[in-house]
Amino acid sequence: MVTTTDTATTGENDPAVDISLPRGLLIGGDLLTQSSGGTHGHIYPATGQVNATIPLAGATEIDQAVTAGWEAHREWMSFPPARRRELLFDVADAVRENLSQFAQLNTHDYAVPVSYAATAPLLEEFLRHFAGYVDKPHGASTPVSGSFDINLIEREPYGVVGVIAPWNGSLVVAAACVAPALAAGNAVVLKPSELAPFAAIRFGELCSEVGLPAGLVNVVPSGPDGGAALVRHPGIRKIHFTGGTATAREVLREAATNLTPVVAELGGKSADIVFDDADLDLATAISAHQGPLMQSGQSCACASRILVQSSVYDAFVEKFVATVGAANIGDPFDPAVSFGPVISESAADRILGEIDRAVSERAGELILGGNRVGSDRIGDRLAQGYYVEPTVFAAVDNASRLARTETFGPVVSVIRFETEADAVRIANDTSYGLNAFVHTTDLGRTHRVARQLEAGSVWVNHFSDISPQGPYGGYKQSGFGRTGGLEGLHEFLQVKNIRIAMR
Ligand code: TXE
Repeated sequence: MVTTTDTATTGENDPAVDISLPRGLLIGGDLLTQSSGGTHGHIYPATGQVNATIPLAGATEIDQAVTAGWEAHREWMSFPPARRRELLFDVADAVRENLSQFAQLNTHDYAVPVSYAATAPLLEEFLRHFAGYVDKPHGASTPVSGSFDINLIEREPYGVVGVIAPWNGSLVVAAACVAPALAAGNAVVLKPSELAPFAAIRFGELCSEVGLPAGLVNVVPSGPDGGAALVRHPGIRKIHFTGGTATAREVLREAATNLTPVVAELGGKSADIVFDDADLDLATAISAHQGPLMQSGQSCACASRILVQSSVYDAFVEKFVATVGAANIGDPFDPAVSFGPVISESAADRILGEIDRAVSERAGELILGGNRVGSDRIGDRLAQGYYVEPTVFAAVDNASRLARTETFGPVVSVIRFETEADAVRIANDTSYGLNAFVHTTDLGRTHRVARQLEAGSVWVNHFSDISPQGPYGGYKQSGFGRTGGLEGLHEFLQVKNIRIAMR
């Protein structure tokens, strides 16, 4: 296996220059540094500087990866279940031995503060969880009326599946999708975004180093063209797509080529409901983290609409603004920093444009932030970085564009409500349905509200802490299908009924 890595050049005296950044296309166990898809100058969002030039997969490399996948799938399925299970545990062990490196690669990928970049433990957890399924029953048998026939219901792998990841969580997608896909018996072609290739490539390298069949996990960084080639490839039997709703429409059109089934994990505009009986300190801490601060609001699970009951509205807003305003903004490699830049110049421009539009449309009252972060706050070295202040609008109208479109940045809307029924109505008045957050100490209210919310995941007095035990996915335009749980495993298995006549 050829591994091509160079020392990062993330800017003068950057504390992270001592780490090598994996780049290339991992296909059939080899890391290719030449490709037909061109190259991409990967920019480190905190400095606006190119930290690596990466080759991108084109249709040629996608085809090579799918071919390698089918060979590897046949080899993988020839292994006894116990060996497949043990190899997945070995991958989990290797991930655990590289947690710090993965955190740093996440930060190199999309400048998430290194103190928040620990998604590799989740990857390890999902690998161990789904490895446990490998040698457990995947099927059943049932009687058929009027005969002694043997009627088997089997669940079989698809063969080779395509997994498309967004830039803001390639290891989370590897956890939620690659782990169950492998446990189900499939080979995987993982396409990370060109904006965040490094951690995904490293994961693919680990899979090879541990001894998984070459080509069982292929990692092919590319942009929309490579993604489209993957979706359209006739050798890909299922697609798991994680990304924006608009892109999902493109993916579904591409998948129509071969009627390839798709799971879509999309965006959200999640309501975060603070009732008058909530623990306000806890509600403030969770809402600040889950809203504008975590990944600078660049999360599908962002609590971007914060609904607060009238009687505690002023007290909550005061606490919330103080907490968000105190965020430590700076160098993502500084462990004390909790808030970093957004992903790109274009994202910063888009977000600031949405802020300006919300102000001009009087969507609400801008009470915190609203600007790019100046060098007076982050220093000259980061002055070219894509930093947008954590931004809070109060008294927002839920009918406004600000409250109805996914901003995907550090911008949240605080919305006042009177009754429990009002809260449920406002929370559900959105085209999305990914997450909802409820802050209350009333058990009856917890159950009443949770069951009325149109969202795939409802978190009560908790932030969005996904786990392999809990199926995660959207209602409405937040997508369909699930990751995690038995539902997440079954997304990578297809059902066959075998009936054997007994004469
Ligand atoms: O998504 P994009 P991004 C969502 C989040 C936001 C978006 C941001 O809500 O809307 O993702 O991530 C590839 N055919 N989630 O900007 O642009 C592209 O190269 C095939 C939800 O990355 O949609 C990238 O690899 N592929 C999620 C991937 O699609 C195409 C959690 C996503 O790109 C393509 C995290 C095409 N035509 C973010 N065009 C959740 N629900 O869990 C682009 N791509």
